[in-house]
Amino acid sequence: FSINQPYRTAFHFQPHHYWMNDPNGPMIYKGLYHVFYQYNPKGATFGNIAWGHSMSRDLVNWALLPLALSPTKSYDINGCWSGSATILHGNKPALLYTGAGPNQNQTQNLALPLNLSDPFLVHWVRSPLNPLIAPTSENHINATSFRDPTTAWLGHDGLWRILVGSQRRDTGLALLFKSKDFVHWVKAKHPLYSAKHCGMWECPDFFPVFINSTFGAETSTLPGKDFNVRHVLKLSLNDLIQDYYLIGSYNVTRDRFIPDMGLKDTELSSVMRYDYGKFYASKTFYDDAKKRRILWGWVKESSVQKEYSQRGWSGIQGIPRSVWLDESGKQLVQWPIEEIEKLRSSKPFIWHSKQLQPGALLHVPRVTAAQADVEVSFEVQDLAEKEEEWKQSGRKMTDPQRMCGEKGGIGPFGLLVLASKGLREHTSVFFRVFKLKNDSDNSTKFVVVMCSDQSRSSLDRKNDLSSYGAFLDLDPLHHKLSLRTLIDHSVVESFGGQGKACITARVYPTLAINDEAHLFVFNNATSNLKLTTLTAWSMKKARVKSINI
Ligand code: DQQ
Repeated sequence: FSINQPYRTAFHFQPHHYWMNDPNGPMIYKGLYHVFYQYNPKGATFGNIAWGHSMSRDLVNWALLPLALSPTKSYDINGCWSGSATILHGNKPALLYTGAGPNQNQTQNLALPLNLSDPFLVHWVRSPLNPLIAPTSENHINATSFRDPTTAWLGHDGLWRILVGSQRRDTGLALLFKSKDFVHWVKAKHPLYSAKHCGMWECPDFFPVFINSTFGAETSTLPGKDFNVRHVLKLSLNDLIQDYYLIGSYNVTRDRFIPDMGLKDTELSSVMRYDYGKFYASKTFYDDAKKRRILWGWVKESSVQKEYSQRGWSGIQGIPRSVWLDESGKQLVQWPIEEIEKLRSSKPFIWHSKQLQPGALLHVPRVTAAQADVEVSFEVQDLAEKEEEWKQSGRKMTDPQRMCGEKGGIGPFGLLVLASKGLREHTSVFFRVFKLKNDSDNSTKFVVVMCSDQSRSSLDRKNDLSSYGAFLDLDPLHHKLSLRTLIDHSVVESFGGQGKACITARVYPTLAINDEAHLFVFNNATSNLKLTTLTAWSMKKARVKSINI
């Protein structure tokens, strides 16, 4: 690129050029990590969708390989759309993907490595039996809403199972298919799960999680006597471009997923999300080298098409995250993979035990603030005693995004990132703590919201400057409020409460770029606040190299 490119990321994965969307088929094979992605090899807008392919030893530095799949067959002529990898018996990887054919009619297709002894898995060959699953008049599948096969898992009967996202009228469907040989697939009588009024379900993901363990479970781990597992079903809601997940039980004999709290019985706003900012079409895989489950998600641009086409690229991937079930069993926890810490500078900037006065704004020196990893934690215990100051009554406390802008409570306090010197531009990532009083029994409880406010992130008002908010399920009387934020030029990826709530935002500062970006800690509460610790690392750049084969 000859023109200045202040928005390219240093350690979030992106190809050198053009358009990228969903992560596809992440896996580990012979000790090497692979990730594929929806990619337009001809330009920075959506179209000509092929499978880009990258490989890594550490999920941080990447080698860009030739395209794994390109739209050349009649059944995928309008795009090789999203799909997943499964490691078949005998350590043989297989890719299932959606072919967008004429009139965007969708089918499920198989591709296998040409040469299993090539650890790079450069060449992929389609099955001559493709398309393997197609909508017909008998199976009642909606031909233009039938896509994104999951990684397959094995049932007790030895049959492979996959889900494919679909929609019938306004019901979202996770269609279930079974196969003995991975080639001939039979649709099960019932979907694994379905729900009304939520549109098309894209990119379903279905996986087990261990109870009381941060280890990941292999995808075919079934609930039973030996294994303490629950199951997670993730759905990408096409109407909202947001990923939602449900935790529940997998009934293996009936092949049904029974969520503890389903889409059927609740408002969508109380269903859990991996990320309350920009994060879509995500997918997990089991990393058997480190016994963990890793989540990938697409973080799309927040700028207008004209701008990203001029820049010549669009779309990044979030930092891969380890995911596990929280101790409460009610939500997942996510944390950036440990390997990313290799990019941290050897000497971080550290503060311990600092009092932040009301209105405090402290500049964090000696870090490259446009490319940094920051961990900070606060104590609000003392403030809780001053309850009069922040009593809340009669307000509706159901929408965290709205609560981010509400007065009252303690806060806001947190970080100002990608801030220009005079603060004309900044993104603020912060907490607010509210006290809720239950009038019937006079009991009180504390509600913490985590927010990422992009409204002043850029003087360029054409960008999407929406703010995001999430509840953080933590008792602030007994726990510190911690925040980790990965700042990478045009992305701010934040993890609250050690990964209990995550918010990713895209921002395009015009002043706060490269060396002109600054980092601050602030306290806009009306009382003193204790900063327990702050550690800020400058981050090195990850290597992304093309390999010509
Ligand atoms: N992206 C793919 C589809 C999927 C959508 C096309 C989700 O397979 O449903 O690029 O972002």
